[in-house]
Amino acid sequence: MSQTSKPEYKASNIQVLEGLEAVRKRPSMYIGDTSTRGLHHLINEVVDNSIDEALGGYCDYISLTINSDGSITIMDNGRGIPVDIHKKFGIPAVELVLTKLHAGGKFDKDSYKVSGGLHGVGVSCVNALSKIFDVEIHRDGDIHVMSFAFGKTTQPLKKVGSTDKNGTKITFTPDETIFQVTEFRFDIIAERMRELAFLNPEITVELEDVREEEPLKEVFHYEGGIIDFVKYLDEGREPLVPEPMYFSGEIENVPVEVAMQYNNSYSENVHSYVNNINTHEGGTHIAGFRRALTRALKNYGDKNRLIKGKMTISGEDFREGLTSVVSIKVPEPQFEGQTKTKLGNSEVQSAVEVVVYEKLNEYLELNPKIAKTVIDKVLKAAEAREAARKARQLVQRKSAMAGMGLPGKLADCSINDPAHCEIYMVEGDSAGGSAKAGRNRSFQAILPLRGKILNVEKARVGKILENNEIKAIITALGVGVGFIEDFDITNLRYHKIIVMTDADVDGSHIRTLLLTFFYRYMQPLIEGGHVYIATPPLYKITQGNKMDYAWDDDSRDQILKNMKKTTRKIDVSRYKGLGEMNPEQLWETTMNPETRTLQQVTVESAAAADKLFTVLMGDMVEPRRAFIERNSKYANLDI
Ligand code: 0RA
Repeated sequence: MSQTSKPEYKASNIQVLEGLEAVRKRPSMYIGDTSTRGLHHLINEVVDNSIDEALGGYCDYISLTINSDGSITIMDNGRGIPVDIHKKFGIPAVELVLTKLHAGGKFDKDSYKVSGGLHGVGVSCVNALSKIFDVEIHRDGDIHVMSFAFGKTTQPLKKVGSTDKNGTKITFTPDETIFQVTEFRFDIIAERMRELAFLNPEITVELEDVREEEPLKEVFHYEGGIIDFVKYLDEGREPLVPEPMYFSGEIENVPVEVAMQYNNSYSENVHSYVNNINTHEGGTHIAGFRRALTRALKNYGDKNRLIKGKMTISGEDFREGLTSVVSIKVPEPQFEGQTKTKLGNSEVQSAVEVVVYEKLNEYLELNPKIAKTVIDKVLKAAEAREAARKARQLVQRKSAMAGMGLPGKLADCSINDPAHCEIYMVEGDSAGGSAKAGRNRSFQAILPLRGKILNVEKARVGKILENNEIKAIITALGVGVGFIEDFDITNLRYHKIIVMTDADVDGSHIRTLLLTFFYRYMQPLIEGGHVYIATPPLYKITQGNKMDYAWDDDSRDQILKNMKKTTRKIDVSRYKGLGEMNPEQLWETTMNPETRTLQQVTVESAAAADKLFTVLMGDMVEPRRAFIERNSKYANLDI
């Protein structure tokens, strides 16, 4: 064994002496790519060194300025890159750090370093790929400067003055012969800086963009750390618990920090970090976190008789609607996986598990009311999962159900091509009658639904599938129910599913219930753009033999104003329900593809889906837009 360690030592020596030509020859090998992503990676490479200083307790301030000449300046108040002559190589340490590949940022064994973590290239790569690179170091009372071009020294290290500060200031201009894009983007930099500020509450990061006449500036500093991070992530969601839970502890040199918040959505939203690096692919820390969560909540629920009967609860039920940030520090992290963002260190699992299990137990004991709220949520999730299982069985029995034929109430259309077929789900039998009489029977089917359909969010599992209206919907559509894997959209019998309810409170309630059902049990229908909302008019305005419809008060008034110009006898009647419309009127206003207005129910993105649905139920247009905008921006984090 000791014999193999010798050649390894030699090999690493050679590596240290490797020049920067290799980086210029194959930049993508070192920074991933030479697009926008790679360009911004240069900034991260420098900032990571500043963060390392912060982790060591030497730095609490970082500033970035995007300059008008296309360069960027990154400054910190860390120790400053060492300037003394390196014993082994006979050149100033700063020169070694900036001109030799894999000189590995630090010479001391900093325990939780970020730099060299993900791509592991070091700040010398930034130098190699810059046409100008200037460094200014404040250290031990002196100011030192040094300059480079394309990784080669143009100004040897020199002392230019004295200082009572310490820190490093680096200004570089990316080489446009290397990068396809050399324009720095404020939003991309801001996302990473915000994230770093959440993860390191002791630091303040200032970001300024002076390229425009009106400079942009943002300061990132979050006293609350990852608690603030969770609040930020859940801004658009309704929390179940007033404040995020926060747990921290350290086990065998692994500091663990977790902040988490239950909200009323159905998705799990975990953000995990190891030494400030986002571990997209999870790993042992996430495994430990999940185990602790399941064990602590299960124990508490059992002990306090909150979990009754023979209900089976699976791990995912404990995480439904949970937003969490897990941030740990590991002395020698091993990154695995496709994108090297999965933590492999096995010892980390138990470290995280022990900390979270103990602290969560403590929290639950101290907060019984919150504990009950959480357990109730978990039980609801378990019921929904059980419903999906039952739905699977139902799908398996589908042939049997199909044998039963289509629901009696369904007035089917005559053509067979689903792409051209529509189904109207109509509130009430009388409106159903009008719709049947008014429709174009070749391509429009009508399914009248009696009264309110079951609220699938509140109903118990068995009830949902026993419900006659739900059964009718399932059989009429032909697709089965459940989550994606059980759902066969190719069997969909109508490519347009149109929910047609009265334009009143009851109508909107029924519409909400139907959409809740589609969202939870037939989500691909919404994703596929098959679900629509019909918009019947609110008013009928008659004047002699002229008739007009109004969909809201404003247009009613407008119509009245126009009519008054010509004659005096006008009748305005408000439709109390669809049933009041005769078949011709219903066709003309709400069903005729030439004249009707349909609102398509859309799911903009998987990540936004749960929030979108809440917003959709609330009929709010503005928050919806804002939410989607902010979320698509947040997705930029990975660029
Ligand atoms: C090598 C060794 C030490 C610090 C740094 C490099 C360093 C690099 C950068 C890049 C930007 N800011 C930075 N700050 C520090 C350790 C210094 C010591 O032991 O005193």
